[in-house]
Order: sequence, then structure tokens, then C-alpha cells
Amino acid sequence: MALWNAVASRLARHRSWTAGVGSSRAMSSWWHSVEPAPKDPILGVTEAFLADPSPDKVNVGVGAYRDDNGKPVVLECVREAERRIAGSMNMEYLPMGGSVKMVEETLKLAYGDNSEFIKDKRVAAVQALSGTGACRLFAEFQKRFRPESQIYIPVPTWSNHHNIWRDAQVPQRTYHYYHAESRGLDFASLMDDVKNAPSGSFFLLHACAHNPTGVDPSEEQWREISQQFKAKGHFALFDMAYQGFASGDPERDAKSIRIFLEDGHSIGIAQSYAKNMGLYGQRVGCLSVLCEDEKQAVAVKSQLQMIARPMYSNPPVHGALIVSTILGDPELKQLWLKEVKGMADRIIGMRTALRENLENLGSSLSWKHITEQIGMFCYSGMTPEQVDRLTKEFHIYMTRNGRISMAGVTTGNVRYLANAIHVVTEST
Ligand code: PLA
Repeated sequence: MALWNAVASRLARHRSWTAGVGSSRAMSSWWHSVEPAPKDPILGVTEAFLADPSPDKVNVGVGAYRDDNGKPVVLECVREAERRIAGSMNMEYLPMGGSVKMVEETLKLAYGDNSEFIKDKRVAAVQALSGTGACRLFAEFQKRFRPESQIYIPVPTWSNHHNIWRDAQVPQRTYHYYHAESRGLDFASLMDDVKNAPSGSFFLLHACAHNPTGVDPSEEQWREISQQFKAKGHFALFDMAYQGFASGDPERDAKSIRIFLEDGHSIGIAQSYAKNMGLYGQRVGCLSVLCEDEKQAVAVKSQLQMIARPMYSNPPVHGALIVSTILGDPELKQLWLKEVKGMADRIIGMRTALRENLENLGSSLSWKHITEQIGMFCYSGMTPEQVDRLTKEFHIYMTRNGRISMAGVTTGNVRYLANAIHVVTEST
């Protein structure tokens, strides 16, 4: 009996081994043509940073806010909201369009507290998977209902914009934005491109704190852009991923949008709470489209939901609850505004410190733009080769376009960073 058992188990092992060989061969052939995807130019930097064992390493790649000790921050208003939420809510599905309360509060931030468009129910809006999800929903909507249209994207822009509209199969065009020599806005070329685009084109605009350049149009320039959009009947989609990070005040940072609203445009807005509420991983945001009337808004919202349903069905509940708890309570909202200002101010302080350090090192280059640019990023002007040297020789990680996430600069690393930048920019 024992012998028989031993033979049987050997036989079984042999069978499962040969079956395994056969099936693994069959399985591997399913995906033989799959090549590794190229590394993401932003999130790939974080991967490389995490893999570096050096104690000196510095990550100024991804735009994620850090405190002056280089630690991720959970805002006090978020902590308090979580205390209030804890244990008091169920975990049912949200509707396809997300939390009605969160969306209501979010629209007020973009369109204004007393917006007539909100009162007249002209805004079609759904909760989205943060700013990326909001852009993607819009791109899908654009493809479905304006299938012949294209999207005009600034040069440069957040790299993922290209992926988003590519995957939605909307052809992309570009418009001038940045002037490398002056490290400022190329306003004349921008206006030319707006003028020369076919009437009724779609444009992606960064509402404030342009990524990666840190260069925004002035209020006067926004008015001119809006007028030109009017003359050409263009559609503006505002990506507002940094409301509050440009000036420290979310209300002021919505100025570009308010100008377009005053001028009677039907716009779209992608909003995100990743940066201004520090809710990066919660994936909470909103897509809204201003419509001609309530009836149209109902139709547009229903179609946005129809796009969401087969993709992810309905959005996650926790982040939305945090946001609606904070913005629905006047005291918590005040605390949030104070904390947003605190984050913006620390970044401004680090801009000054980085510039001063470079100047004190005797750099022969001008670093004025570090303090002139706004928002989370400094578009340093460094070349990809200089960035590669920063990484290889100093373990400093940033995107190869020379963008420094100022949110990762601290009192502790600013001298080290300045010195490294000085070394690689003086000798090449
Ligand atoms: N739009 C712009 C202009 C952005 O810079 C970002 C994030 C988003 C949308 C999307 O953010 P969200 O989906 O997290 O709300 N840009 C980051 C991160 C901060 C990233 O690349 O995903 C950046 O480092 O550029």
C-alpha cells in the first residue's frame, strides 16, 4: 500500500509538472509581443529615487508637497475631518456622478460662491478620479460628441496630457506658451496660435501655476486671450490642478476662469484636491462643463456618467467625504485656507533660499526666474545632460526637462541642491 501511494504521488507530481510546462508555454505565447513600456517621465523619477540607497538622495521630481523636514504632510483640516467621519458613515456605493455635496462645494471654488451658473443649474458636473480622471473623462466626452475635433495643448505641458488625449484618440495640436530666452510667456506667439487655429477649436489651458514652467499669463493677458477665444469661438478646458498654490489664495487663483465666465464662454474645468488638500492618493476631483441651460446640463451630466459607468462604475467615497466635511464647515474651511497659504508660503521661501544660495556660490548665470516663477515648480533651464549629472553625481532626482519640484526643497537640502546645480551648470 505504501509503495502504491509513493508511485501514485510520483505519477501525480509528474503529471502536474508536464501540465505545468504545457500551460506555461501556451500562456507565455499570449504575450510574446509585449515589450516593456517606456518609463513615465515623472513617476519613473520617483521609482529611480526609491531604488537609490544613498543617504544624500533628494527627490524634487514629482510635485508632492513636503514639510521642511522633507516629510509628506497630512493637513490638520484633513485630520479633523477624518476624526469627524470615523465610524459614522456607511460604505455604500456613491452615485455614478459621485458625491453631490462634494461636487457642489467644488463648483463654488471654481465658479465662485454666488455663481449664477450654479444657481441656474447650468453646470454639468461629476466627481472624477482626481485631476487626471477629470481630464480623461473630458477627453472621452470630447471624442464621443465632437469626434472630428482636435485638442490644442501648450508647449511645454504636464507630460500626461499627451497620454490622456492620445488614449482617448483625440488628435493633438500644440500652441506656443513658453519663451526660453526670457524664461517667460511667449504671449505674442500664443495669441497668433489662438488666432490661426480653425474656429471652434478645443484648447487645454492651465488655470494657474502652469506645470512645468511656473509662468502664468497676467490678468490683462488672460482678458486678451478670452477675447480672442470669443472672436474665434474656441472652447477652453481649464486644468486647475494647483488652485491655491499660485498665490496662496484659491479665490485669486480662479481669476482666469472667472474672466472667461464674465465673457460668457461655455467652458470645462478639471479640478483636483491632490495638491491643495494634500489628498494625492485619495483620487478626488471633479469635471464640470458649463452648458447653455439646465436641460443641456442634465443631458451632459448623464453622458459623463455613462462614460464613467463601464470604466470604474462610480468614484471612491472616502476622499469625497473628507472634502465635503471640510468645505461644508466654515471653521474647517478657514483652517484649510490657512494651511494652503502655509504651503504656498513655504515654497516661496524656498525659491528665495535656492536663488540666494546659487548667487552666494558666485554663479555667473541668472537665477532670477526661480523667484519670478510661481506655483509648485521651477523650470530651471537645465539641460537633460545636466539633470543626468545631478542624478549620477549628487543623487538628486528631477524630470529631465529641468523641472524642480520646489515642494521637495527644504532648509535641510537647499544648500546641497544649490551647490550641485552650481557645479553642473558652471562646468558645461
Ligand atoms: N494636471 C496637471 C497640470 C498636473 O500637474 C497634475 C499632476 C494633474 C493634472 C493630475 O493630478 P492628480 O490626478 O493627482 O489630481 N502632476 C504631478 C503628478 C503633481 C503627476 O505627474 O501625476 C506632477 O508631478 O507633475
